[in-house]
Amino acid sequence: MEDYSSVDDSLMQKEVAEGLSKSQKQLPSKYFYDEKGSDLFEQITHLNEYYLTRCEKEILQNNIKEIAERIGSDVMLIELGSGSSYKTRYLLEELSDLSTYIPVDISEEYLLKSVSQLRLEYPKISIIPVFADYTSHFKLPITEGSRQKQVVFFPGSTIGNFDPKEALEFLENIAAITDENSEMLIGVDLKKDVNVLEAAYNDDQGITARFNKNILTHINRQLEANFNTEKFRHEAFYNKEAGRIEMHLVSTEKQMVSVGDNEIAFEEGESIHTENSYKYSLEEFEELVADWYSVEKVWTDEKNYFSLQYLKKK
Ligand code: AVJ
Repeated sequence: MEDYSSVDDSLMQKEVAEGLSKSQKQLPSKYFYDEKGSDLFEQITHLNEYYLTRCEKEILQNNIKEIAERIGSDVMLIELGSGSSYKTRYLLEELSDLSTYIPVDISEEYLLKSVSQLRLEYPKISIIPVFADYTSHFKLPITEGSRQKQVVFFPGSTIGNFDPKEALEFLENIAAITDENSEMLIGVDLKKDVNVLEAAYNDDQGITARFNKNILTHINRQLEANFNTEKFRHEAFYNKEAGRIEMHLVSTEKQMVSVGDNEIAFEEGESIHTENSYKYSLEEFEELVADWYSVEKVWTDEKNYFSLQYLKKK
């Protein structure tokens, strides 16, 4: 995952102050991912309860020939977010004729490190890192093979972190910066039994709780704040009306916290909303993307927990 430790402090300052001044306090979930947070997320992906990564891996493995066929050869693969994971390698391994691979990430340091490693492993692929926030209007490099078909790879159900309005803006943006006939391979977590959903965000070992609280530690370090993580408890539940898992940090007592020059008051039981993770039915997702993309193919795992979807720009 991304390492946001090199993130712009003034932007973080602004976003954190804004979020904590709302009546329902909130923090942008991108701030989970400092070095420690990226490590904790990696641990989450190995948890029994966290089915998402395992299911996506299963889908990729079971359908890799068909997926590689759809992607085709002489393509430009654009990956949004982490570009060094197991999934990336698995795909690069199968796409024997891949011409260009463009990992897009917000952390320059992380990106350069993974790119130099990938270049050693895949000398035939032209690898061009793009240092950008993919939720903003970033530019894709113009390459020699500008007629190559562009395929965007967006795994992990990261799209679930966006609320529907943000998801639409994201899709519109990606559609706008890619070519006419571009395609997308995207991981989307599906609606299912509430107990399965809630267990995935309330693991027995408390790793998700540590991941959630780490956002406060990150803010303490980066913005000279004094959150005491022991005075907040992890909470994660499925909000059925909104169709999303919500993560919160609940203040266990009435307290004051300073964040830079701001003093923030917490009531006992008051929460900071730290993350949304939206879950879709296949119909809902098709409808969500419909202005920009058509769904060409959907692959799911054995249990129908997770989907990998192949979209084509309209
Ligand atoms: C990486 C955003 C897909 O929402 O499931 C894992 C992050 N949060 N456990 C998710 C996460 C709590 C994850 N995403």
